[in-house]
Amino acid sequence: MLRKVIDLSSDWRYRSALDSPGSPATATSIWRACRSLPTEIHLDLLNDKLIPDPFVGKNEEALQWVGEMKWEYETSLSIPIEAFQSDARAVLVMEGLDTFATVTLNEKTILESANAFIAHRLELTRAMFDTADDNGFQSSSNSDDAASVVTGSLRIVFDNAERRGLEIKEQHPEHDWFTFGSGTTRLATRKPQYHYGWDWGPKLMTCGPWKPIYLEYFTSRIADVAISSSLSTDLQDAVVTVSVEVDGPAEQVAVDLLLHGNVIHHEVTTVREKVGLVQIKVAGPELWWPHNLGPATMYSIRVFLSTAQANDLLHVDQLEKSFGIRKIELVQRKLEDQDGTSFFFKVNNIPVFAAGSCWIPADSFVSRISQRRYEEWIQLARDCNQNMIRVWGGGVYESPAFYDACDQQGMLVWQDFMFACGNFPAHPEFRAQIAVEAEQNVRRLRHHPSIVLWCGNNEDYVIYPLRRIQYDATETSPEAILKSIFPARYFYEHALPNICADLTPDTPYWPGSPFGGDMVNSQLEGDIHQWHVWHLDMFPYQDYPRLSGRFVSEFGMQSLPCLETTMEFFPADATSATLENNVLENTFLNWHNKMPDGHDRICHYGRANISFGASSLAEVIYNTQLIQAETVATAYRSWRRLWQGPRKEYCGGALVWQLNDCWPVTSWAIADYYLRPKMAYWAMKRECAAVTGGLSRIVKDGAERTLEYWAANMTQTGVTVDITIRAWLVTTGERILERKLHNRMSLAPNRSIDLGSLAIDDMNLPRTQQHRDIAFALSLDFQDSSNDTPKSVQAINFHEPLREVPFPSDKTKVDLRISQSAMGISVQAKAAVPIKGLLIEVDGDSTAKWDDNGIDLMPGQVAELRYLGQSLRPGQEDRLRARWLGGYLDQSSDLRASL
Ligand code: BMA
Repeated sequence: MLRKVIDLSSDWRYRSALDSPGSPATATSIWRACRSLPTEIHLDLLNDKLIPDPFVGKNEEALQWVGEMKWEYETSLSIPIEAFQSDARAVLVMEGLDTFATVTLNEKTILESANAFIAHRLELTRAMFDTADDNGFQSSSNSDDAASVVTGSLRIVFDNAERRGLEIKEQHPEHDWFTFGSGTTRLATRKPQYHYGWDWGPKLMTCGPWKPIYLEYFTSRIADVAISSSLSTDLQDAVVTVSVEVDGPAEQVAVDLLLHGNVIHHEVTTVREKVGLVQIKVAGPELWWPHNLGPATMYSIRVFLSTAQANDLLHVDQLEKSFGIRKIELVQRKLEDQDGTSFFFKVNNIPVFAAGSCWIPADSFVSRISQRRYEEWIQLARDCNQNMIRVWGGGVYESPAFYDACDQQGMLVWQDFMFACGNFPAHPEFRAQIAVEAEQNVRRLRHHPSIVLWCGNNEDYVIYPLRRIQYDATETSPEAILKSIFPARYFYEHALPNICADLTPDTPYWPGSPFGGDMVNSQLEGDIHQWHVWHLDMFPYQDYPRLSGRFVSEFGMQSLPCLETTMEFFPADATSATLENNVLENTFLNWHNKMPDGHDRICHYGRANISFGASSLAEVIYNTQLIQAETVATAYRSWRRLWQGPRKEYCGGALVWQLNDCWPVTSWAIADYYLRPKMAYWAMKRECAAVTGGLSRIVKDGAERTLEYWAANMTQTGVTVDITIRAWLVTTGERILERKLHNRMSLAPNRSIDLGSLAIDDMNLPRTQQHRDIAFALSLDFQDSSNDTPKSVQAINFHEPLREVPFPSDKTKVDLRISQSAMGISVQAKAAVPIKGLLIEVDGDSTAKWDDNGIDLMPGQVAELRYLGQSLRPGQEDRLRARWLGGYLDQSSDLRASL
């Protein structure tokens, strides 16, 4: 018999359980049809209009009762009798239940589950269906009639996760329950930790069948397929090993290897001890590359399983899986001229500077994230010149669509195990849970070439240092660790690396993010979360150059989401009056910033750097996004500078906290919940382009004395550049300097190069206001090898903090024109004086997209911003709005002073 699958995604109903504590909405206690699976309770309630949108206003607060209730989901099963006949086996597959779930079949409990991250396979027997239930589901069967079915009632009851977590916690008073926030019961519960609320996320304790449920029946099946590929040193030959695990009697496995849809190899083997093993030599393999290095070529295999029947072979199961051929190394070795060790990735022998971001679940309700949305998020990151995404440990092991998108788009993935910001317990039941969870998820994801690192946890190693409590890191035996105050080291240093070594030996493992060095979060070894800016000491972001690390896996700055997104969460009856005076005191804006003193910190950085007005929503949004953009630009500019070639990889990567949001909120995200880029997004895109320049003012004895300058060439070939320095007076727009610094200078590949420094006093600049009124620009002119066209990139440098720059407030005029060419629609911008952070928007076009925005603009130059939306047409200049530091322009009403 060929394995058959019965889809169980429809015809479910739900209600609050009868023994659930009182609900404000008794309406929930009657059965209602639910959405198709996968689903979560809030989505069903929302669908039936039993709750308001949890993302709007302060609805979250009024919806806490949902998480306190017990919820039931029920469906009727109808299974062909052949599923139980002769040697067939029927298995109910539930890929994920969130979280404390009791599953009954015809009122008999068949599963008690307490881990949202694991899948269940439950064998069903004919005997389970032999009694009729009293819910109207008649269990009928007739074994004489092959067409008949057995029917039954399948019910899943989801319990209150917080209460259950509390019970577990109380059973373990010996453990030091401690977190950085969101309560401590979360530590006892294998549920997405961000459901408990985070400093960017609402507390929405949802539950439900959040992953697919189906029934399969078979005589034999393919239980798992492991694919690994090893490459020769010169990458010219690969051996692909396909190991097929079989469940049930089977004779033969046939494997097709496919490339670009064509079968390029066929191999047949005999199943021995439940495994069919095939090794395929691939000469001249097409490698999988991150998108900035080459094509992300995917191969796939098709596996066919057969059993012997009479003298024949009977095809019983088949499966297709895609994979990539690539080699990954995490390089930690001594550096030249500096202490410590490197931390960077090599892909197919090429060292890669990882420029990327941290990923949180893209919704509070993960089950509604479509494949398309995952693809759009990864595309957005890729368009921003990112090549790595870190799946953060407080969310979920993502769905296949996420990793498929990363595979296909050439995005490297740093994958945390799901532990974050807490001292997790390690009692025996918890250990048993983690063993299953880790094994299942590694097996599920290991064929994705995009995953280049498995990492034990997020920030669990910094708990004790931050509390100034010593744990004995030299005590490394499992027994000693389990008895210590930090027992979860057992997972990070023993259980998880062992599972990874066993199941995915070619992908590196790292105990935690951050980890490494004598003091975890060292600047000299391992990876670092750089939170001295924003959190901890609230250092200025201008300090980033001295705050680097060997690999910065978190850093960031909060800003408000885009205007249209903000408007989405204001309740319909909120009037504009609610926004008068200090916008940041607005009750809804406050609710949508989950860091208790978030707005204070925003104001701190705002006031330290610009004239931080907060009297209109648009102005606050612009100002906070500008500060975030400056922060992110400073980080990438200064840390990419430290990628200096072989043995000088002083910084091997930087991942901004964070790429995305799970609801509309003020956060560190560089694009908001609706995928609208904030200004930091474009800043990152510019700073992480293949070829960039850098400029920095060096202050000595209280005065700006020199300009250091450098260039980065992240391509794999040399680039020949002309380098010019220019300067303008900010007050008048007069150009006061233009000097060619290098003619046809060759930039070596894959590194940054310090080019020297210039004494400002030797530049013969007119008498200026201590250089505060000068804007410098370093331009690099070269031939773009990708399309053989001339290209120019510019690094612009203003005095900092920006509030000390004497930008003219009234005379500024920015001229905007719409033009159309074969490339599409563009907006051309010109200005008479140097402009900081020019952001162009289209009135009434909330879906506008741009290839660049939020730019700095120098007099005499024309910036061309490509419009990638649908609605703007030539001649519609009156729809353009622009905002820059200190100015605002509405083409229809002419220049207005900054609001
Ligand atoms: C980091 C993360 C998150 C948190 C973020 C912002 O360290 O690991 O826990 O949301 O900081 O505070």
